[in-house]
Amino acid sequence: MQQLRFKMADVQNSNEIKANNVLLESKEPLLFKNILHETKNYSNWDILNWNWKELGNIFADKKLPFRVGKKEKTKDPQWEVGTPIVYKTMNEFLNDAKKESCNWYYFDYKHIREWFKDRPDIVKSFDWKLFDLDFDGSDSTMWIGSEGAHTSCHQDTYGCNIVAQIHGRKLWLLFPPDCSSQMNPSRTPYEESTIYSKYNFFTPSQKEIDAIQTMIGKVKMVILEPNDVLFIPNGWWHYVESLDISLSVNVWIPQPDDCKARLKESLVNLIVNTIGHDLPKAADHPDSSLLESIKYIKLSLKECKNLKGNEMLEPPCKKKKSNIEDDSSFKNLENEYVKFIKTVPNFTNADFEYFLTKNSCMDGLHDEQAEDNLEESDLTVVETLVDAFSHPDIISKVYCVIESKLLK
Ligand SMILES: O=C(O)CCC(=O)C(=O)O
Ligand SMILES: [Fe+2]
Repeated sequence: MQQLRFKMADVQNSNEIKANNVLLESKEPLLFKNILHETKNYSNWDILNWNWKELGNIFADKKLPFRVGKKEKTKDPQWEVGTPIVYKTMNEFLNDAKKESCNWYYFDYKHIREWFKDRPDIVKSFDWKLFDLDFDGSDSTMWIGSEGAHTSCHQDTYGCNIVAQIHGRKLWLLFPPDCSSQMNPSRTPYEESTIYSKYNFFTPSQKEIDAIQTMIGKVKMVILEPNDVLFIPNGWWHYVESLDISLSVNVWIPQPDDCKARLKESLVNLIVNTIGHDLPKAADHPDSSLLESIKYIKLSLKECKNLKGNEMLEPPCKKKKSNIEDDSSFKNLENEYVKFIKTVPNFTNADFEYFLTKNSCMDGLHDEQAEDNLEESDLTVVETLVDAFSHPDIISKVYCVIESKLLK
């Protein structure tokens, strides 16, 4: 793992923040307000200098795959696997996105290195040096969406995440890792390293609104504006929605104990491959055999053993020491560098009101119709089985048993 020393030397009168690894140590999301704007000369990201017109020229007549979703009310979340793809040039997208439309479009989760293969200079320009992170565009992904484009609420199992908002605004709802059981977690559709919430945050039903309301004291909400940067620690659930035509860039930062998450993921893979192979899964997940699942488990075990050999693993299943008490250092940072660093505020009643009314005028399925459509198919039973066996609490328990027997 790279040593993170978050330097503000070039930003704040050459006063370096004396806080090694401050970013990666935070258990709270951190907002760096307007930081890209202040540091344009420092970070020199080419993309900061391009307006939409220039982006249209840069992508030229390249046809880009946009997921198409509906702005109307739907019963289920609009999963990635369920949304069709249309191919548009950037200019076609911009024209369509500006029109009044019942669809949203999302060129999402796109590896910058693949879309700028012929422009290594552009790939290099995405440097995260301001945060003393040794990454560039070859490690980063890009997200371009119209108003309403969104990513269903989920938890990424590996690493932590840093995201830069370049154009437009994006709403982030954030739930701490200890909310997992209340999020109605699911592994269908199956995607390695993504645990989805079954709640539809885009157009929630009254039942879903009630469920979200029970977590209100723990939820955080932030609307990222151009030049803002958000740090999301490992395990935080997030729902993300474009409020305008927007562009953001992010990088996932690996963590030393990702091997634990990988072992847990290999257990989920075993469950999906044995009882859930008929369930929907992401396009890049071919069916694999039981033998392959066991091979994956063995590999992850080996990785955990190596890490333990390096004495980086904590004692078996001992809860990670919460550094809430260390939060004073973040509070200090927040106070000292008030211009940039903010902990993300808790969701207020006014935010909740805004969140609930934002998309409530959308037509489509009504709650009662949604209820009527619920019938118990064989697939529903299998899905429930997979979700039960792969529930984060169950997987953690199985992980602990395995750890005590095989990782001593
Ligand atoms: O921006 C989005 O739509 C989702 C981003 C996300 O899930 C992530 O960066 O982990
Ligand atoms: Fe994510």
